Amino acid sequence: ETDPAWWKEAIVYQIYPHSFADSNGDGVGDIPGIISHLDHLADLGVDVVWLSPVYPSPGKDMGYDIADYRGVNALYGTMEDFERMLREMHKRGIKLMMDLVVNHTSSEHPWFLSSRSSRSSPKRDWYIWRPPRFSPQGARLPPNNWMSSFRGSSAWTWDDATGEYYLRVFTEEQPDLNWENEEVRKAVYEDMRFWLDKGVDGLRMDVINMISKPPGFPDAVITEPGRFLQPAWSAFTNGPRVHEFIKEMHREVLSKYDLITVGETPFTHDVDTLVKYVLPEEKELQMIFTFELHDVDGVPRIPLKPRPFHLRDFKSVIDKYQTRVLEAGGWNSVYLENHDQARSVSRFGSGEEGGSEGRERSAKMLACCHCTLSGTAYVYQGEEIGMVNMPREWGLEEYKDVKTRLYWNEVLNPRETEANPNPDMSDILSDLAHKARDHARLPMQWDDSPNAGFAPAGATPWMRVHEDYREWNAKEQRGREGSVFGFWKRMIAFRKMSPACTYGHFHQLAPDHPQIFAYRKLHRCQRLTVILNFSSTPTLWRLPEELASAASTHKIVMGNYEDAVKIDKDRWVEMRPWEAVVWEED
Ligand code: TEU
Repeated sequence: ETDPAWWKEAIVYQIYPHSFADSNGDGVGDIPGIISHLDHLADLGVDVVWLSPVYPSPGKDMGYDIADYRGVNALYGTMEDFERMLREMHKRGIKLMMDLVVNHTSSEHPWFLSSRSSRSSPKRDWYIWRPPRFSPQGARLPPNNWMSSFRGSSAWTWDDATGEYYLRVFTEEQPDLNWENEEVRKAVYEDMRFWLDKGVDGLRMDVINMISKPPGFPDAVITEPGRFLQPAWSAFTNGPRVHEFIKEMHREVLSKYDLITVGETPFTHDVDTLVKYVLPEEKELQMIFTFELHDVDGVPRIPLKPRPFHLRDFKSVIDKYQTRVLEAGGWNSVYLENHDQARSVSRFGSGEEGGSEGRERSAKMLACCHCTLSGTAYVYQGEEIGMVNMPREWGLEEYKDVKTRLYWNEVLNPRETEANPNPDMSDILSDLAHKARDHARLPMQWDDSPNAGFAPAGATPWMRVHEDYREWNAKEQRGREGSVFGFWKRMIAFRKMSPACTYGHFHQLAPDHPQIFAYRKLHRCQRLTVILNFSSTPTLWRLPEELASAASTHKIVMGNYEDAVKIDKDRWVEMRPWEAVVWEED
């Protein structure tokens, strides 16, 4: 049994600053905007805020390209604003977790400016520089066949001035730091202490499983025959020294503070591989984010390509983390959304098709699922009010994300010919409508005033506001107990009172059922049974024999319908559309 800890029981709320609240009317969210909405978070029951990057950045990847690890982006405010925000959070008992993005910097970071200035720069070796290869015909080729993780180009960029390639696994403007160099590691640790000494309470570590690259930079295995560039996730994740580096970081920095830490680790789905990051005795991280759930409705190697959602896949991913990771002694992060993923109601719930009723019901059903799983729970801004993807009809011009643009161009370029200068791209637009990262980045819907209360009237929000804001907004929902927000609030309160939610042993009841997700959560003397209908159709589901006496011994403790679920004498439970119920055994 796992030891209790504050960071295990915490409800973490992710703020994506660009889209949260704009106080000064420039169309971009900012720190004073965050401060003005802290009561909303306190009301919801949030314990920790994970703040996506607020550092100075040219914004090529929305702040995940950092030009100064110790500053605050002027778009968001000043260091004084930041410190005030931290005080205001602490006053409300909310801790702050910052985003640590140190696999790469911005190409505008002074370290990189120096590194690229000449081969003899003292910072040359702070990044990863390699000479070109040449084809038999004498054409210059990058050092290996790695494709950028955003696809559409090599992971290497040629630098004419110094005659070498540098590695940049994401965009050209995000050169990878060379973690083999001890000076780099020391500099990163210094920058981490800068924030932790200010009183920051935790760190979310961007693609932390990519900081160690394989020596010799071998070619990636060919998975897309007929072309030079190959997807290379497995080549640049979980490298040979990654655990050594994270242990060092723990020894030098993390161990000196009482923190919450979570590592982002794409392409790390194998239990033995992933638990190494999170076993307490390894002294590395408390938990990680993997993207297995992201891929249940996507094609892993082509991240913006959707595939149909099947509940069975969803259940088996959840089952694996709920059972095997915990049995192995690890700890989970539980999340359904973040700033890189489409909205959960659109992916797993009714979406817009279900009308207001289906949307509200399914958002609550997902909240019930979310809040009854073991691990630390992460809620993404807007999830608590059931925000959905942007409408299908919106065109490419509403998508701003660099990853979206690169994917689009990768498909467009070969289609665009002299004979066909305007190829049909509707299939790709439909991919985007399902899977683009942009959906999560629409402005937060605070109220029914112009710009949804995200920005003052007259301002032009940096992304288009969803038209449904008059009906779907935080203000309306806070005033109505039966709202999605009201349900989230109750669900969070229930989770906090019910250790079986956070710590319980998970036991699935009907793994093969195509519509019902049912499980028990057992912790000491608390026994919960959770039944969720992941469909818009009424579904009869028969309780297993072991729960034969349930109808008489269980009481309904949570549910998303006013009246109790029906169960007959033969143990058939009549689950209404998107129904969620939690029973507790007396
Ligand atoms: O994301 C890592 C990453 O690879 C994601 O883009 C992943 O592919 C995505 O979840 C699936 O669509 C992190 C940040 O969260 C992301 O915003 C950054 O763009 C990226 O690192 C580079 O810093």
